[in-house]
Order: sequence, then structure tokens, then C-alpha cells
Amino acid sequence: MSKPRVAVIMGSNSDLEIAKEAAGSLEELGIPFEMKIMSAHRTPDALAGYAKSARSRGLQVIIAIAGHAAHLAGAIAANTTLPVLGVPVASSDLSGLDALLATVQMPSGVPVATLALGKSGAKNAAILAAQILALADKDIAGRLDALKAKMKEGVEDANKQLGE
Ligand code: RP5
Repeated sequence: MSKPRVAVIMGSNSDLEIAKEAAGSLEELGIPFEMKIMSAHRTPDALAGYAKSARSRGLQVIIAIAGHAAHLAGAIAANTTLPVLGVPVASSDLSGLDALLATVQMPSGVPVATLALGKSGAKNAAILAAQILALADKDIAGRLDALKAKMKEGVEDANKQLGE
């Protein structure tokens, strides 16, 4: 089993369906990852310890998926210099606007690269993580090229079906 290069962290097990979207894309791209539930509010000490030791354990990118007052990505970014990709989740009565703003509006000096809400954001976080790793990994770059070609073929096939 290869050592995880990407972490998929979710704030609660209620975020699992969204996290599975990131996990599926990482699997497709052949990127070893680990998935964990940790909370900025419910397990703050464990989360800080995890983020502080992430680089020395071989992780290269952290994906943080959370809803409500989503401080997960920011709390991780406060404790590591690894790239942190935030995915807000629409799990509250505010339909995710709260999570989106809490994730994207980081103060100067502590960036979180914020993706779209929900499943599309989680999938894109996985692809963006792969693109970051592909800067120094030709195999992953090749798999990303193949993914782009597959998406292009999908649109071409859909157009052919429209013409039939
Ligand atoms: C956040 O609060 C989690 O990321 C989740 O999206 C939301 C609700 O959590 P639960 O109350 O369902 O555990 O921390």
C-alpha cells in the first residue's frame, strides 16, 4: 500500500457523501489518499496536531470538506504550509452560503483555495490536488491528460446523439 499523498478531511460523518466524490476521483487518478473525520469545533486539538504533522508524514495536499460555520479548512491552513483545498457543504438552513463564506474569506496570509459547494467542488478538489502533484509527477500528469480527453469524448458523443 503506497503512503497517502492527499488527505480528505470532513467535519462530520454527515459530509461523507460529498467526501466520497473526492475519494472516487482520487482513486480514478491513482493517487493514494487517506480519509478522516475531524472537526475544528468538536476535536480542535486532534485537528491541529494532524495538520502540524501532515507534511512530515508525507502528505502533500489537504482537502477539507465542511458545512455550517465551516472553520475546518481555515483551522488546518493555520497549522500547515501544505496547500489546503476547501469544499463548502450545503448542510445548514442557509444552504451552504455560510460554509462558502467561512471557507473562502480567509484573512491575509493564510490561504485556503476554495472550490464550489458540494459534490462538484469535492470532485474538482481532487482534480486540483492531482494537478498540484502533477507539477512533479509525470504519471499523474498523463492521467490528467487522459481525463481531459475522456471529457472531450463525452461531449462529442452527446453531440452525435443529438444529431441522430
Ligand atoms: C460541520 O457541521 C460539518 O462539516 C457538517 O457539514 C455540519 C453538520 O455536522 P453534524 O451536526 O451533521 O455532525 O461541522
